[in-house]
Amino acid sequence: MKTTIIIPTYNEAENLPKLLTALFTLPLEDLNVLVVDDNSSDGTGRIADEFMRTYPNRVSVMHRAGKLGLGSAYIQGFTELLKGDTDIIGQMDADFSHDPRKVLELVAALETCDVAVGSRYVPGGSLDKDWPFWRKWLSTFGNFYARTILHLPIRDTTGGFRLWRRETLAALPLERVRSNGYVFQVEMAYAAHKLGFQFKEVPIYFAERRWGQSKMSFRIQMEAALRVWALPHQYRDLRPLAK
Ligand SMILES: Nc1nc2c(ncn2[C@@H]2O[C@H](COP(=O)(O)OP(=O)(O)OP(=O)(O)O)[C@@H](O)[C@H]2O)c(=O)[nH]1
Ligand SMILES: [Mg+2]
Repeated sequence: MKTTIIIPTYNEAENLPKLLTALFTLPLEDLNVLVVDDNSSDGTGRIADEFMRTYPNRVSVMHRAGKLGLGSAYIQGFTELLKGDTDIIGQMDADFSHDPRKVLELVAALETCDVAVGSRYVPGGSLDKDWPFWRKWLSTFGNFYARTILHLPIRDTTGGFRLWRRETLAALPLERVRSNGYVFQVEMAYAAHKLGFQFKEVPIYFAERRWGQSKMSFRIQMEAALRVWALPHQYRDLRPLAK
């Protein structure tokens, strides 16, 4: 099985080398990464290129002109990987909020589902204990909001630590995905759910970023609150695929 994890980066120069090193020491056969960098001003793109020279078969890099958003970074990454031969396509933040070792459990979970989701809101999962109250509340409420309005079968709808079977992603209408901030994760889950794909949640501890600047903004939160209401109409034609 070939696994490729997409890591979108915007100013993650301190995190990226540590993360790639951690991923490549995992006892997992044929693990690869695709870094999608949005012309980070701190040199993240150059660091990714250096890793690509060191590990030419395992690291690839996509350079984009500027900060075009998380959602579009993943869509471009998915589209590129679907042209290749990878069996499992992953998504993961660069800032160590997602523990690289959990990739092993997600790969194992994917044996019995179509999408394996790292989840903060199932028993055993948790949020950074040092997160300010408002941020915990916002995340908990945001998840409840999206899950309830859209009748999603997962507890963690906004998390960005997921592994997809290649066939699952190939069946999704990626060209129709419009969300760009973290509501992108909700949109992907919703489209997959409407097509009848099965999810499995693996409990994770979500750690606050240790290095670098937070990119969470009011604009991204507003996009999320409004987009959720648009999704049922946008995907009204999707039906479970016959298996
Ligand atoms: N390519 C690309 N990557 C992005 C963009 N925005 C965020 N990212 C990356 O997406 C991942 C998640 O973004 P974060 O900034 O960690 O979002 P967050 O976890 O909600 O908030 P903080 O950790 O507080 O910043 C990180 O690896 C970021 O570097 C973007 O516009 N383009
Ligand atoms: Mg983060």
